[in-house]
Amino acid sequence: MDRQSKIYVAGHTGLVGSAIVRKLREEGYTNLLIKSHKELDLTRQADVWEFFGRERPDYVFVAAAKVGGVYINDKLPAEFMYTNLAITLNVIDAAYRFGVKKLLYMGSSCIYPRMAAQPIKEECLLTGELEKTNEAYALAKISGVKMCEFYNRQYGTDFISCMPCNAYGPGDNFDPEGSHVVPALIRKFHEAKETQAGEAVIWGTGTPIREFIYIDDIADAAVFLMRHYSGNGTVNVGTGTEFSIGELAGIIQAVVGFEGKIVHDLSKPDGTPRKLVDASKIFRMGWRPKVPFEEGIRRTYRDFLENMGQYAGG
Ligand code: GFB
Repeated sequence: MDRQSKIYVAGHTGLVGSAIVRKLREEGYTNLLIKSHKELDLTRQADVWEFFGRERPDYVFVAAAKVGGVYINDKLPAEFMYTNLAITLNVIDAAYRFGVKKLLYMGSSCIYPRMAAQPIKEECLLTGELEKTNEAYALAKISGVKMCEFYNRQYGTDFISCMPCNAYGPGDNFDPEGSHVVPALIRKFHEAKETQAGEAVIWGTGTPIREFIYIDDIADAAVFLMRHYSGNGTVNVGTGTEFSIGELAGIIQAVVGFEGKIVHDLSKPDGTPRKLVDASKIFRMGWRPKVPFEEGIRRTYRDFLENMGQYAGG
């Protein structure tokens, strides 16, 4: 990938896609192709073919996806399956048909079995049952990983995939029902502080364990892999640091300055008990995450405060 390459970032308005665009621009890549959802619906095969045929990108980052937290994944499995599978099928196949030199497919650590041995190695894929709350999303993402492998095998393409742990950062979705835990707790604690509510509700038992990565670190890893990695095995992207949801709540409380009580809503799902990826494969290639967790949380809270009107719906 050189500075003149034509690079298509699918999903450039999303958390991961926007960070990839930022990273590429910082690094001097100027020939970037981006299309809003309105201009190009990636679930429509004919439109995707027309776009790839006309633009003929050299490199493609597939960061387009329908994503959400544990509750919305569980509530809308048909939508999560259909949208993510359609995007996956259309973009990967078009990349092959229209001669893309290299493609990176963005997955998620929820593709691994629910009870995978920790830290989770890439080889664990498809060795056990999936977590039920995100089975639909995981199946679509597993299909993407496998499509990359199968297209490489049958057609000799250079398609790779990576599996980041839970992402967070500025520009995240702060919607109370659909968001992931980090933006959800930032918003809940901030609102409880502002209204002097005295308590804030978090979902589940607080015992599940998660590993979080700042969005610019995922973008950095994606660009790094596009430059330095080719191969069939997927690549985990993580930090090696994990927290229980209870510990996470304590960290976010301190950053936001909410001193009230935490109440648990046990009608909401816990999801996977633990999800720590083994990132030694990418570490061995020389890549490391850069943003310490509390710093990332502070940046995300600052972004929430600056753009609160928009996130809170006005
Ligand atoms: O972030 P989250 O939705 O993602 O939830 P998952 C992580 C944990 O935080 C769960 C708890 O145990 C939740 O019960 N939690 C506590 C909360 N309070 C809240 C809250 O207010 N909102 C949310 N959302 N959680 C999703 C998957 O799983 O994350 C996807 O469903 C995807 O497929 C993604 O992989 C990264 O890690 O549980």
